[in-house]
Amino acid sequence: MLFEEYDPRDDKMLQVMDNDGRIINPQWKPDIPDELVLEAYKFMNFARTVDLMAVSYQRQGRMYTYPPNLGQEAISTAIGKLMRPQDWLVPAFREMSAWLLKGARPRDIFLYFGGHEDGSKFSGAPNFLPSAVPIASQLQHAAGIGYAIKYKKQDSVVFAFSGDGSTSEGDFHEALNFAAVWKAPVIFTIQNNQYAISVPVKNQTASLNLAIKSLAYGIPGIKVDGNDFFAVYRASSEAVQHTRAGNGPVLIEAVTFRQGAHTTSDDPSLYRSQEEEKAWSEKDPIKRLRGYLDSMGLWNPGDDEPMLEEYKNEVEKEFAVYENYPDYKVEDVFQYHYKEMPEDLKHQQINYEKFLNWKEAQK
Ligand SMILES: Cc1ncc(C[n+]2csc(CCOP(=O)(O)OP(=O)(O)O)c2C)c(N)n1
Ligand SMILES: [Mg+2]
Repeated sequence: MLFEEYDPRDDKMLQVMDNDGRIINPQWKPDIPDELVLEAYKFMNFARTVDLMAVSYQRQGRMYTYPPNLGQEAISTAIGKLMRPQDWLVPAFREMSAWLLKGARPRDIFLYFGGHEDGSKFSGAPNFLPSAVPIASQLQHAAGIGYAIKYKKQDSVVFAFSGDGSTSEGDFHEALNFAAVWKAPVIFTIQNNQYAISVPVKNQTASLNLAIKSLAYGIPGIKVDGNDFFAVYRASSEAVQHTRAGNGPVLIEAVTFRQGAHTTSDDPSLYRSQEEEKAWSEKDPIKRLRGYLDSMGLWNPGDDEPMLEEYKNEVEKEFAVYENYPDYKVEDVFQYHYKEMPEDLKHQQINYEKFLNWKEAQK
């Protein structure tokens, strides 16, 4: 049994391939067809293209603050591939591959980070909560949805994401405790990307690792190499089996590294070294999966360039949809908080409209 063999108390980390994509732990390699591995490789490249271009658009002043995913693609790609339409995705804000695999389009991502509410609509993608910026708040929603699924005897699993920093929030504890007590079908994945903005994970917790927190809630936990597609896929599949059998939640700590900045407003050179960045670039998840494909003769090296070119064109088209999208109505910002708008909010709306008129007059 995977969860027994990788007991978090031993601080072992599930790894299936090494940094060059060589299979070092065949026993735990998931039994999936080559076709799926190829799809995952291509998809990780697509997600990375969207991500890199989003950073670039933000730098050009064409989109607002954006949290880069660079280096974390294996986690949400593996989990996204496991998600069925009836399953729920409860995101934080740095698991874009899962968003896309759930049915979001790049335009939704651009709209969201361009400040447009329609970016959270995800038309055509069911059971999908919007991005949650208040750290760990989404985990409460995940626990509640899991409880409802169990109560209604539905066949769904909730996939909830959060970061290493989220584990210090009260919401994290409450959500895991509640879900565990009620055996709610929730898979909590912590993307341990080593930092919560500038706070390194060693200052986040005195625990041996993050997976060990599962012990306090009486649920299985596992630490996996989050840059190893196979390891994340295997651990998540076992977690799905466990939870679908009615045994309640699982906590997965996926160890990774945020190669980019926390957001486009951050400068990581102020709190981490180039050596650290270099060491992690050796473990890049796309490079590793590519190493595996090469060794199996499954990928033609010449195919990367045309593939990336095609993805770039696709993303450009999606960005054009976002840039030509109709503006939202100013009332939308104010209207939906209360049944009847209180006086102070009415004043805010009037003042804001005055400000917008003034801005327009400056042009
Ligand atoms: C409740 C709350 N406190 C503080 C913040 C400010 N904040 C935004 S992101 C972040 C760090 C989150 O770190 P982590 O959970 O590791 O996720 P990561 O950003 O690394 O993906 C903080 C403190 C917030 N958004 N919400
Ligand atoms: Mg983090």
